[in-house]
Amino acid sequence: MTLKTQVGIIGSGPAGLLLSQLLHKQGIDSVILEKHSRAHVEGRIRAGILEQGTVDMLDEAGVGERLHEEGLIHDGIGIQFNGVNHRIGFKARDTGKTVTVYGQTEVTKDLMDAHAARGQDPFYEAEDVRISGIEAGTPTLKCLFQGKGLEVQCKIIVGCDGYHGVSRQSFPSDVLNTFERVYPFGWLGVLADVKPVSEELIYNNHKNGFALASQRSATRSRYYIQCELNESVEEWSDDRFWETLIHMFGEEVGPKIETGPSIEKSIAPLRSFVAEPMRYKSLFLAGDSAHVVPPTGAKGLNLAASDVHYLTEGLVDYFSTGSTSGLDLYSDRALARVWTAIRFSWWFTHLTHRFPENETHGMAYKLQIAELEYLVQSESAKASLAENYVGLPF
Ligand code: RFL
Ligand code: PHB
Repeated sequence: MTLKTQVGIIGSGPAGLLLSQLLHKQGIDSVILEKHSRAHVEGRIRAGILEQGTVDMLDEAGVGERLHEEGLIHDGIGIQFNGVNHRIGFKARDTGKTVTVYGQTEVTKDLMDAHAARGQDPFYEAEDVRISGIEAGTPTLKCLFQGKGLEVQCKIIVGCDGYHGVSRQSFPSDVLNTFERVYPFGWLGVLADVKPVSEELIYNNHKNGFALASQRSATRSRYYIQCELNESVEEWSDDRFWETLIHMFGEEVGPKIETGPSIEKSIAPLRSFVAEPMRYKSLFLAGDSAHVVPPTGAKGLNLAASDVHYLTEGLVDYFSTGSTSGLDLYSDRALARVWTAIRFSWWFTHLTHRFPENETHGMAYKLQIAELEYLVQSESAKASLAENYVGLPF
């Protein structure tokens, strides 16, 4: 089967789905090819925190209704160290912005429902997606769908296929510059139907490592603890997880943690990664296909949304007037914002995690605590964290 469309999109994560939906609202046609089933994509437990800019875009895409009903608005976070939790508020700090607790799973579901409602489901379980015709000016996607060949002829291709996707690999190697740091630890995450321990998230620097108390709703909690890269979830029974978490949260918070059976348990490695530029001719990258941040700053999904913001502007301009100026600026505009989030996530990860070099309470650990003390005492340091956490302007 051969299809023609304006924009061919690889991947139905938040970047691909949001881009397609916003383009649809502007009368621009797109087709999404997704490697996995809908259930698989929806089932991945990932991000939980949406910046205001991301919420605004979901509204613009017409999928904000449930988010506003069920999402929890937070205007501060807790930073815990030496066993004491300190609050850092957002609103009071001139940002005037908040964040919304609403799972990536829910964002994905709302966007997939919107696609289904307009009768334009992504092609789920599209196998062996390949990109061709970029050099020749005839951008084409090919794949195997339900056992038959599918060809999609496009004007523009956007790779929203995540860190392990095919799009970035399709750039000529001499065009792409990559920057990468793999951290020497991971996050073990548990989702459970228990009441969150605190109204706000708590980022905890404990002498044994980092721990995070997050949530999805008033009755569903998401907790993380720092783990070794070679550990597996099988080594972490629910009992062992809760015991470790309660210990790490100390006397003040620990005893308040409600425990229960885990619904999901997974280990994620942490990395910082950027590929530059985010465009080669008619092939564009958006979201995790071009950059990855450690989850500490809650920026990954939000960066995917900001890429989509800049790209949608460029594409609307291109398809309505023929002007390529927005598309020509896309990579520089997106990357400028990406690097601010890479820096923030890097800084926040370094401030809160146990690195091999600081586990013995040496100089690096002392410096970490000194910086945390400064952070919770200085109004300008708190304002800087708040400004980055709620999201820098587009
Ligand atoms: P995704 O979500 O990885 O989607 C890519 C899609 O492309 C498909 N795909 C392919 N399809 C066709 N052909 C191929 N060859 C393909 N290869 C891949 C995949 O199946 C998939 O459906 O990328 P996208 O859309 O760029 O979205 C990025 C976000 O998912 C990611 O940045 C966030 O989840 C990161 N993240 C967080 N971000 C936040 O903003 N706030 C948070 O609180 C937050 N917490 C997190 C996180 C990520 C985590 N993990 C597991 C890495 C917490 C964790 C634990
Ligand atoms: C989450 O709830 O999954 C979450 C929240 C904040 C983060 C990372 C993950 O910084």
